[in-house]
Amino acid sequence: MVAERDSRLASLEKDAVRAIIAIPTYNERENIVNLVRAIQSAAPATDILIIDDNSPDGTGQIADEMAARDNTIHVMHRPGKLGLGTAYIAGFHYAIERGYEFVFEMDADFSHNPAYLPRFFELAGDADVVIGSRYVKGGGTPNWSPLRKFISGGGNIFARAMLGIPVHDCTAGYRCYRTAALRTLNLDAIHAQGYAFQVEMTYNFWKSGFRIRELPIIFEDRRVGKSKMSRKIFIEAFLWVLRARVTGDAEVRRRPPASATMPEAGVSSQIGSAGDRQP
Ligand SMILES: Nc1nc2c(ncn2[C@@H]2O[C@H](COP(=O)(O)OP(=O)(O)O)[C@@H](O)[C@H]2O)c(=O)[nH]1
Ligand SMILES: [Mg+2]
Repeated sequence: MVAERDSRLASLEKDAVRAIIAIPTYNERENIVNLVRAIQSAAPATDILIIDDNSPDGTGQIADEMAARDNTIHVMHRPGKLGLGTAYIAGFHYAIERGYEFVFEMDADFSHNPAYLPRFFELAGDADVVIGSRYVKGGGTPNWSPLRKFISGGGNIFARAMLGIPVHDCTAGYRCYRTAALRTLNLDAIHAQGYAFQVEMTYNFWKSGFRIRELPIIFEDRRVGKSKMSRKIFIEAFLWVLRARVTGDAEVRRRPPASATMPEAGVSSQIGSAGDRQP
């Protein structure tokens, strides 16, 4: 199993697939060093971008110390807690501007187990986004209370039913995006945070005809540090879906023509026309 993974990773390195993992952090000093280590052992060829919102616990400084010793680790500092959605958008821009082929979203708290990274790469070969899904066969949230399962699982059923998205886990935050697909979207027009951000990105990918694949993952609860998710974030997601359904406001955020550039060679063929193809 390990040898098999090593050879897969070696072939990735050979093919020079450039990937970066965007990790937003807010008060994750107890997690970040171990997480970076775990990522590097699971996916040694992959770069890491920590997006820290001036964490009062000094996470940003720890990240800087790691980056000073290792040029595959990068740090982006923002002045204060600006939310998960804008952190990911900043990470996407970073990856696009620097020519990475794939950019991952990953939480810093080990809920998103780095051991899945090689599987993400396998699926990413013929996908525009791979979603680490709790709601497909083989995935799950074994430590959650029935209430939490109901809220998250029910929220996903609600979003699917309201918007017609054929994705089982559209609020999931462990993902691998193909940057060639991301760059066709007007990322700066996406203002949702939290779970709504994940739903909006999923919706945009689906409506754009991009290939979406779900990888079953077991989502583990954080062991150290505190969750930053609040009731407000749940309500935001619920209202986003409701408003999108009622007003049809969930438009596809394509790049405006004025600043649009031609998609890279070999990518255009993968992109279907907006709205008419279900992955
Ligand atoms: N940069 C940044 N990171 C954040 C912010 N809010 C949450 N995070 C990080 O986003 C990830 C997910 O947050 P978490 O609190 O674990 O959410 P939960 O898993 O839904 O409870 C963690 O790595 C947090 O440190 C924010 O406003 N800015
Ligand atoms: Mg968490």
